[in-house]
Amino acid sequence: MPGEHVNSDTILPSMKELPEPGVCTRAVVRKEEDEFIGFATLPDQVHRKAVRRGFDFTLMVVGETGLGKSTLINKLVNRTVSIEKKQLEIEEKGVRVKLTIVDTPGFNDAVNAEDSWKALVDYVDQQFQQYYRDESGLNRRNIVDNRVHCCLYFISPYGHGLKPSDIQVMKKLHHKVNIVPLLAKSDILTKPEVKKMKQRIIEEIDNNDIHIYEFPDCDSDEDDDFKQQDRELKAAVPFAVVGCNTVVEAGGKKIRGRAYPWGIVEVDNPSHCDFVRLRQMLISTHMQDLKDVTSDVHYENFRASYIQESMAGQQKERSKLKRDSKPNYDAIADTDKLLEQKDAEIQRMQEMLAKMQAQLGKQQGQQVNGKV
Ligand SMILES: Nc1nc2c(ncn2[C@@H]2O[C@H](COP(=O)(O)OP(=O)(O)OP(=O)(O)O)[C@@H](O)[C@H]2O)c(=O)[nH]1
Ligand SMILES: [Mg+2]
Repeated sequence: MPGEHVNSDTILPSMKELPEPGVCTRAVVRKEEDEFIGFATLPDQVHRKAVRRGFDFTLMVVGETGLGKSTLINKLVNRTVSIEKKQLEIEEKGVRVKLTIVDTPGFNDAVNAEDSWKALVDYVDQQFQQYYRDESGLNRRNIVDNRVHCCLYFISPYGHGLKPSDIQVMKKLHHKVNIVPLLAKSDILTKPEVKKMKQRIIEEIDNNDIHIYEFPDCDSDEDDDFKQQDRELKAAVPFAVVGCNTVVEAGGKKIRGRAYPWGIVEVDNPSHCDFVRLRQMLISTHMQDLKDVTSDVHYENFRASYIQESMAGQQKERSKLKRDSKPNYDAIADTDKLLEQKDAEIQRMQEMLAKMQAQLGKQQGQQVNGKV
């Protein structure tokens, strides 16, 4: 439901990790003070403008039923039956982000994978179409960007890697949206099992030629900590996640996690699962890149084929028009024949009329002669 408040602690506990204003601006060539022209403030200007406009970001969760999609995005219902949209606005240090989370009903390997991918593909396409219409309309300044920027794809921890339905659904989506694969409910697996499962999933993704979101390389002039963090992030894919809506107490501290007889699996503990890495990636480090790839690659693909399809449609209409409007010789021949028949009939009637008149004239002449 638009505008509904979602507990941002789950997917977005804080926007603290967002870079400080101006952090991303690096001076590459330093000019002397007396040579100062003024364009050095350009990044700040761009930054201010972007901040004023705010950011639209749409996240979609997809996967088999019961893998914890709704739980991860903090939705307290048992089953999702239709595609549902939740929106929340977050503001931190004057930076506004309008986050839309699209929760989708899970599918089942045997039953409804096909129906599901159709509904998902339709949803993504509809957002592209809407954007295309808005972009071609008069009020292009205030377009709301509802395009899906990232699809969190949940993979079951119970199987041995990808299921046929996963391959099918991912292949239908991968050219339309940035897929970030997740290993769902990773608390049911041991550490070595998680490692094995991750390797297997990545191998299967490669073997099946599935294109997931590719993390950009980090700049060579970044500091070592950042480079290390980037390496860890890439190595963590598919992110092993644990979802829960409960807060448990441990040692006097309130912790978001799942309590088991042997201990607590902490959602926000990076040594227990990759949830924090995922959140950091989505919110603080890769949000803009996900938006850029959506806009420059996926939307451009859509736009090109959409224009081509509409042109092909128009061409078809025109050739249909040509076929329809060319002279129909058979029909003309039929009409000519009909006209000839009518003429002959009129001719016959006129002859009959003349005969009758002649006969009438004759009779009248005889009567006149008789009287006389
Ligand atoms: N062990 C474990 N259970 C989880 C986890 N996340 C969710 N669950 C449980 O799994 C069940 C299903 O969770 P949902 O969030 O409704 O799953 P879903 O993917 O939204 O399901 P559909 O809407 O049917 O597609 C619930 O009982 C959750 O409490 C997790 O990380 N680990
Ligand atoms: Mg659900």
